[in-house]
Amino acid sequence: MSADGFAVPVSESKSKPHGDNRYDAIVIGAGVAGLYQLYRLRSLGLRVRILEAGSGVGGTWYWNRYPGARFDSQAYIYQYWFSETMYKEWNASERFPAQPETERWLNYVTDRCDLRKDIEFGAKVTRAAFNNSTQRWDIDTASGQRYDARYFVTCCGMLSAPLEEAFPGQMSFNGPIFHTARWPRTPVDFTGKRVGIVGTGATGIQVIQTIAGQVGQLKVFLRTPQYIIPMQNPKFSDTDREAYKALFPYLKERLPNSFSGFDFDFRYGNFADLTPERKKELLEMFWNEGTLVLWLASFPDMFTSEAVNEEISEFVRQKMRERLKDPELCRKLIPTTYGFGTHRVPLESGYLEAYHRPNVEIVEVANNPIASVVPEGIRLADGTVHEVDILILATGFDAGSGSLTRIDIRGKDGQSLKEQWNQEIRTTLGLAVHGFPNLFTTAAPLAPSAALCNMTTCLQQQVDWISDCIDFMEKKGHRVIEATKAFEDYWVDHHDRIANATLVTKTDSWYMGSNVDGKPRRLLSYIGGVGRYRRECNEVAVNEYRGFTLG
Ligand code: NA7
Repeated sequence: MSADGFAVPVSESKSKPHGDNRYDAIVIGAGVAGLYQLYRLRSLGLRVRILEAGSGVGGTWYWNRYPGARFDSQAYIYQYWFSETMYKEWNASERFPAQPETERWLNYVTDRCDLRKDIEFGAKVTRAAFNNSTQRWDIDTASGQRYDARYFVTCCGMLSAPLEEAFPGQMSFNGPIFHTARWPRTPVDFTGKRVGIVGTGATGIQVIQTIAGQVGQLKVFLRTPQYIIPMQNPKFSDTDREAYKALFPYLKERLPNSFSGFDFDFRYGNFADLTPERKKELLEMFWNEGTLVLWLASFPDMFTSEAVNEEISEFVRQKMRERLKDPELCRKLIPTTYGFGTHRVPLESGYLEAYHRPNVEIVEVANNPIASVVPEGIRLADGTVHEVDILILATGFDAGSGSLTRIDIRGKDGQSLKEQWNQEIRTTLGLAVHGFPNLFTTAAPLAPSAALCNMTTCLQQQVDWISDCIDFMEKKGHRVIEATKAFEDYWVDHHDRIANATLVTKTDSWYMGSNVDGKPRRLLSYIGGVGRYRRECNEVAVNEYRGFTLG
């Protein structure tokens, strides 16, 4: 018998014979959230099916197989907490493993829990409609299959609707165009090639630092430079692994109560209250740690005070100057128009040094934007054409809402989620939407899982909340649950009040939806903290789903 009381953590599958598409619950997506959701709902004795568009499990870690893809959460944090056995069986190779290892880990979890038999691969959901008379969901896939379920749980991921059609004329390009989130399984040979890349977010940075030494020539079409933090990524020895495995009970308890789902928290008070010596000492300490701690858990007033934010931004700029050396590179690559941490701060390894290579060139496109793709390459607004053989789009995602608005989701009386969210993006706790009974959402807007969180921490908390709610309904004989308008109004208002007190809402980025033309502006991620969000969710549950109507 293992430490947590079972040798193999298998929940019972109630798979139905082929062709019978009536389920208790349909889950979209076989990523971090979907796999755990299947496991939990099966444990409740429900008949569950995951519909997954891809041909394998992993979600983000299935789709994002671009060169250099790796996460910015430590391997021993980016974990499941429902099985100590599995936590201890898996051996991370380094602090921040790359995509192939993470994809292997999610396959290991899938097989260890015997989840695969309840996953339909190649099943892209195109439409889902709540049936007023049966009070169940009809769910359609692109291949024409129809499923019927009482509960409809979306585990589509926060960043899974890629902005692939970035420029007019893409179809005319002579070479291949790769969006980073649709990277082919077979390696791309860059040898001797002229490669263009658009995008210098967390993804573009990983690609650039990885392929700069492989390509013939690299043109980086740069619109907005990024603050960075250098990643410290030591390999793990057996002793290191033993040490982190011993932390399982501590981390399981600690992470869901932290500010951002990591094993670090604001511990030094406000920056403004410190002496200059102490400021310097702590900033250096955070910087040298080589994790996201400087951003997500250094000083709370960095998010609210422009003066504090500017001081910390200047600290980071100076660090970047020291590495870039060349004044022209400093001008191009060091941000000045927004503050550190007001959008995603990527970890990097040798990103800035890539620009010292003679084969890497920056093409500034802030004032001379990309007009179109032409057969030879990229044409800018002034008519200049930059010839390339391969074009990489690291142009990001329609985050949070895009994965759901790309499905035709219809709630009560046929109301369209897409039409509503085209006007205003609203949810109840990021877990439900008024007017859409028995729809449960993970990684959706207005929850920390929409960005400001170590994703495994937040997604498990959401899956647990959803599973407990469904368990409650089943035990009490309820058939339908729906968030009230009043409670949703409260949540949206609470979310906005916290968000609007921060500097994050003043910076344009995918966090605000401003990277997608016409998307209504609102901070997608709840910024009140993971622990606080969890308490709000628990309050609702212990009060028998206060704020929801049950029928
Ligand atoms: P991001 O962070 O949204 O970055 C997209 C990048 O693409 C960013 O540098 C954009 O510049 C750039 N972009 C997008 N459209 C254009 C056009 N038309 N012209 C020039 N440049 C453009 O996406 P990522 O995939 O890097 O990261 C998403 C998340 O994945 C990340 O935050 C992590 O959580 C994991 P802009 O900044 O808009 O000027």
